[in-house]
Amino acid sequence: MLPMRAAILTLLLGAAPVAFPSQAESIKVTIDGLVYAPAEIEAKVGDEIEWVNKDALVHTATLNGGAEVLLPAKKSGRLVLQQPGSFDYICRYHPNMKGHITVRP
Ligand SMILES: [Cu+2]
Repeated sequence: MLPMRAAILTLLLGAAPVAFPSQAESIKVTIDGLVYAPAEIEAKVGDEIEWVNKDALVHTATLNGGAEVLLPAKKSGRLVLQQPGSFDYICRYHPNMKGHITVRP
């Protein structure tokens, strides 16, 4: 029954990314009507944030830590979080747009 065992092992390995909660995640933030939604997110180092811009305007996600993601009209952009911390971000063109990311180690 060796082939059967091999099949079960393959299944378990295949399921591993779901089984480990520490696996990096992708977190989606939608921009619609000059608002980041959700405005507050929590993530961990290695996670990726994807901003989806539904507006007909160009936006950015400009972090107080220095990173900036350009978000053309009707497009999306991504950022992989490299360091822990608490980051406010705004849109360079519409500074009243505000978001916040808490990044855990
Ligand atoms: Cu903007």
